[in-house]
Formats: sequence, structure tokens, C-alpha cells
Amino acid sequence: ILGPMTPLERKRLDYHPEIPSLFKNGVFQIAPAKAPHPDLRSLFPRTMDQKAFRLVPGKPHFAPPRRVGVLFSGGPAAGGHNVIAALCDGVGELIGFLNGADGLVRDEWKKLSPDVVAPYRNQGGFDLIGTGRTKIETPEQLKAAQETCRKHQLDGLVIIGGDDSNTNAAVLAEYFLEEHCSTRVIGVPKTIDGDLRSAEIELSFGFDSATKTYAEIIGNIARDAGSARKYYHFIKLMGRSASHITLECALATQPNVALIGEEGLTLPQIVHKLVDVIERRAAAGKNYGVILIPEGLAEFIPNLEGPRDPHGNLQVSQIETDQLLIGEVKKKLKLDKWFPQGHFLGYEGRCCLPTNFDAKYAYVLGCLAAMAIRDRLTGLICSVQHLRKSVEQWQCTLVPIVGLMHFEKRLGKPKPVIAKTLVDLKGEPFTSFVKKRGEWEVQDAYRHPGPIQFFGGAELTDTVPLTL
Ligand code: FBP
Repeated sequence: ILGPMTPLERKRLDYHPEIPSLFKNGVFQIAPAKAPHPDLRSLFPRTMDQKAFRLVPGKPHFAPPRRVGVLFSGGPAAGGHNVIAALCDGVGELIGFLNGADGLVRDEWKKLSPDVVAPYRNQGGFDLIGTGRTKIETPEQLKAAQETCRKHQLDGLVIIGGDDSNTNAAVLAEYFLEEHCSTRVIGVPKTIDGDLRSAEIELSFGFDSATKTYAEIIGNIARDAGSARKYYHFIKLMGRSASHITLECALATQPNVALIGEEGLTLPQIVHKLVDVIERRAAAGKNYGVILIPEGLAEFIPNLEGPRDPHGNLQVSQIETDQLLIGEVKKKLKLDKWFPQGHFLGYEGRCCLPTNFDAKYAYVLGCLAAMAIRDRLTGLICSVQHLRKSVEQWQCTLVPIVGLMHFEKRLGKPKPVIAKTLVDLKGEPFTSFVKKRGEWEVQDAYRHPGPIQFFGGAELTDTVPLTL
């Protein structure tokens, strides 16, 4: 499907993501793992007491896993193709299931030989094999998935996904053990939302590229706002329930207001806040501004309903929260003239060329998944810690997925799922934002980060997310 590559895409093929040397001279050592919720025992009897496995110096064995399957699940995130590239480099034969878990259930796949993977190295998107949001839960789906893995004699299956997709990975790992199917299942943390975060998982890949893309556009809009001096830009940002993306973009661009859903303000309180800032700015002669709105704000507004995905999540990207707020603010404002503009930044950040950070991080996650399958591990998710430090200092561990799960009401029923992590209102990223935001309301302090850079000094090309 690919058209001729642009010069930049071609140049990115030459980028070689760095990996910690422990992948050449390391082995897994058992490490303590978080105790899972006791009520999960009946659902995960075989994977419940799993330990974690940390990569430490040691004498490695080099026999790679023979056959591995891989699939993307959920929304795209930049870096995904590098997980596949690392698997392709680290396993005997790789096949990719098409369009997410559906490909596994329906046995729709394609061979991922080095030639096929080559043009996708360091490129954005998930278009090599596609993705989907199917939840594997019925006995028929589980059986079909197992039959596919047996038919292809897979040593391992790698599921690249967010919280719901890694819940799928845990369910499959348990089921395969129960059915004596020898395919091992390993999860890789992906999502631009940044909500697959915990003491065990520092960040998912894709967050850095998405937020840098949005921050570039917000910075440009802010400069337009300060130039034209007549518009109020209400910018809704993707990120489902959690406001991590909005917080990261706020720290990067310093808008006049950035709403954080987790603060729990009611709709009237939000409208009151916005009207107050707009009127104070008007009194200072400024009839323009930039306001960031997390799409997940919709989840915090009581009685606001909308469509839900197969996992039971409210599809907040389809709710026009920016327009809702513009309408409510307009009703309360006492200004003669006021020109709001609504924007939605979401899909434009999921498939960009990955930043160096995401290109490296995703490649390392793929190396870790290949090694886990080689060592016959299952029901674990790849975790890389110390991401702020140099790649050589990254600490690579496999963590039991069951330990990250809790019970949540989905479509009216309690379901075991990985908990989405919201913005920590006591954490350093949020508290440092709170210290500054008052200054940004009337006095313009916009920052303009500009586009993602791939060439130049490391201070341009290798920055890490500010919220890290
Ligand atoms: P994942 O959690 O699957 O990575 O998806 C994230 C996301 O991009 C959200 O930010 C957004 O609300 C949602 O996907 C949009 O879903 P869809 O792609 O189905 O429109």
C-alpha cells in the first residue's frame, strides 16, 4: 500500500536504535512481583503466583525462539513498527496477525520476513499489519485463538497494546496453560494516552511522539493567537479518561488554561473558571487565548453519555467537549464580541514518525519480548525503567500482568482489567504545573516547541517527556 518514500522517511530507515548491552550479555533473574488482587485466583490460577524477571549480567544462551506471532491492538501509537523490527531481528520466523485480535481468532496473517519489515523501521503507524479493538472473551474466541497458535506451532505470541489489550494477553496466557498449548504470551505496553503507568510500568511507547506532535501544533496556534489577537482557541486533546497528554502539552507550551479532568471540577465550576480568565484577559486588552481540554473531561461530567467501544470505554473522542464548553462560556460572558475556535488534536499524533525516544524504547521492548519467549515465560508484560537516563542504564524487567489488574464495572458488570492510571494530583508533574498556571492565565508565557527533530544535537533529538 506504500507510496514512494519521502526523503525523510528514507533517511529514518538508516536510524539504528541503541539497546542496553545486557541484551548481549545478560540473563533473566527472578525478581519480586506485586501480589495480585486475591479475588483473581479463581480466574488466573496458573498465572496468579508468577514472579517478575529482571535482565541482569550473566552468560546468555543464544538460541532464538523459532516461531513467533505478533499483533497490534487498540489505537495506533508511534513506535509500533520498531517492536516488530526487534522481533524480526530476534526470532527465527515471525508472522503478524491482521487487524488486531480478529486476525488471531480468524487465522488471518502475513509473514513478516526481514524484507517485508525493512521499509517500516522507524516509521509511524501500525499499517504493516493493522490493528483492532476486539476483546477476546468468549469460549469460541479463546478456542479459535488457541487453534491458530497450534496450527502455526507458535513458541510465542506478542500482544502490543494498552490496558485492555494486555488484559487480553493475561487471559490468553492463562487459557493456553490450561489447555496445554505451548504458545507463550507476552504483552508490550503501548498507548499514546500514558495511562498504562504504574510502579512497574514507567510509560507506554507512543506518548512521547503524540505529545510532541500536539505540542508543536499548540505552540503554533498560540503564536497565531498572539499574532491575530482575536480568537480564543479551545483545543481538545486525546487521552481518554486520563489527562496525562494535556498535562504534558501544558508543561511544554504554557497555555492560558489547561483543564485537568482528575481535579474533578463540575461543569459550572469549569465554566466559571474559563469566564473569569477570559474577562480578566479582556480587562488587560487581550481578547485572545489558548485553552487545553482533555477529551476525558467528558467522563468527569455527570450524565454525559456517548458511544462505547467493545471494552465498555466511553468513546470520548467522539464527544465535542470543546464545542460544549464554548457554548456554555458564551452563555455567561458579558463581552460584546468574542470569537472562539474549536480544535481537536487526536488522530494526528498517533501515526507520526516516532521520536528517537519512542524508536529506541519500542525497539528495546521488542528485544525484551523476544528474549522472554526464548526463555518460555508467559503472562508477563515488558517493563523498562529509568527511561530518563541513558539507554545503557535502562532496566529491563518482565512483570506479571495479573499483578496490574483489578475489578472494574464494564458494561454494567465487574470485570478483571488492568487499572488505568490517572494523573496523580500529588505527583511532581501536576504540582509543578499548579505552581505555574496562575502566571500563564493573563500574562502570556506561550512556548513554541516546533516540530520533532531527528538531526542535530541530542538536546534537540533525544529529549524525554517532561512528565517523566
Ligand atoms: P489505546 O488506549 O487503544 O491506545 O487508544 C487510545 C486512543 O487514541 C484514545 O486516546 C482515544 O480516545 C481512542 O484511542 C480513540 O479510539 P478510536 O481509534 O477507536 O477512535
